[in-house]
Amino acid sequence: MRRDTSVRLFERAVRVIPGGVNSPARAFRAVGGDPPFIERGRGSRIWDVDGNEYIDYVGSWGPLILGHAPERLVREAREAVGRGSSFGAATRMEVEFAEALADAVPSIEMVRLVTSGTEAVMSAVRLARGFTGRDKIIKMAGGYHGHSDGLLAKAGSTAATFGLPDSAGVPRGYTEGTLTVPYNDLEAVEAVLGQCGAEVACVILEPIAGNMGVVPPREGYLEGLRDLTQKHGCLLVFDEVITGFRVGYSGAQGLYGVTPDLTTLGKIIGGGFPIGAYGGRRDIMEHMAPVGSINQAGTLAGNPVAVSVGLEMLRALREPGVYERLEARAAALAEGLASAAKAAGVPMTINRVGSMMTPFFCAGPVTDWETADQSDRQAFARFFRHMLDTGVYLPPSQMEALFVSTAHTSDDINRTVALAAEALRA
Ligand code: KE4
Repeated sequence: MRRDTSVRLFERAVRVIPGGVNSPARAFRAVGGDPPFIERGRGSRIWDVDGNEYIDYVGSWGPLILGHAPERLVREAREAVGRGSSFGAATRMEVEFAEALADAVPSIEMVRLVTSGTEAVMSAVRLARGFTGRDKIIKMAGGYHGHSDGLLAKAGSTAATFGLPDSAGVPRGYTEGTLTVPYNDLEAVEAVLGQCGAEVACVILEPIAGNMGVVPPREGYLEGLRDLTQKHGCLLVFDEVITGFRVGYSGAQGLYGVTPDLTTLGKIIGGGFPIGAYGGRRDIMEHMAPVGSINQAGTLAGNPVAVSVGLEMLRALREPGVYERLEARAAALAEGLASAAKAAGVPMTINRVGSMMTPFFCAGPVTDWETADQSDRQAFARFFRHMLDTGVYLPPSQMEALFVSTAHTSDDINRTVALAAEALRA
């Protein structure tokens, strides 16, 4: 594939945007080469500025569960922006959207809208600390919750003592209270809570990990966290920015039947427009200003265009058969990739929940960051580049999730599997 225009744009981009991208995830550092510049998308396809066409499994990192530019969302966005892009004032749509989220998500009695998943998590953690009067939080190794300072942390010398910054520019004091434990390890959480449970405001996790690649919770893990947090008087926070409305209309908490105290959302609920949300028990949420004393604000929070599109997205996802169709397509893709890897003698473990999945280049099983980290990143990079050059756009990192949308056809899946078989034999 020729990408001369992308190359020229990238040369300009790196002079005025760090790394030429507005988010490091787009930089292709993990897979080599420079990113194609995308011009447009429609359905399951995207086209770059050189006219190359790709079957897209990134879907803007999750929001586009209906594919690119679905007519019903485009129409909604056009009509909404024609009524005014933003008012900085209360609107009817925000009430309807809050009611729809409360109806859909078991843990949500009240909800606040913000403009990104990062903001949603940052606000939820501040709320957990303000509500409990406690400062420490527990997160999972390999869990990603956006780029607010306190969440950019890694384990200190021992998990229970203190967190260390996982990014330059984050003062040590901002992450000392962030304790990191392995995902899917109840004993590790029990040990930390046993040592300092009275200081822990919340345990926050992706109920299905998506940022170490896809890693489902072990049997009983989420239930165990629910019991442990209840016992120690700390809150359970599910970061469902990826899984919310992805693995079912009531998210991972509905799928597994475990109700957290707070939930964060993003991505799908905005249909590709900037949005985030955090919600949960009324007695917790009412600590937010102006009712309570915990602050969160935002010029574009609850933006009427994003909310109008979000409402239409939820209407689309309530239609019968949507999740069954996603399941069928995603299962066919996973089975096809697995048999192609087997035929090529390439070690591969595919972790999948619904329409989110990751093909790990290792024998597996992959159950946490440590086992995910053993994947052959070079093998993934070679696979990624072959697929990109033959017209399939995968997430440019072994440690990310790929997404199937309702726009992906069985022909898309069959073509992807055929190209994967070719790539794995290369
Ligand atoms: P945003 O601020 O990117 O809207 O959301 C942050 C966030 C919070 N929680 C979870 C579980 C997330 O996955 C994310 C963001 N996901 C990454 C990729 N997995 C977005 C890609 C990017 O940062 O460019």
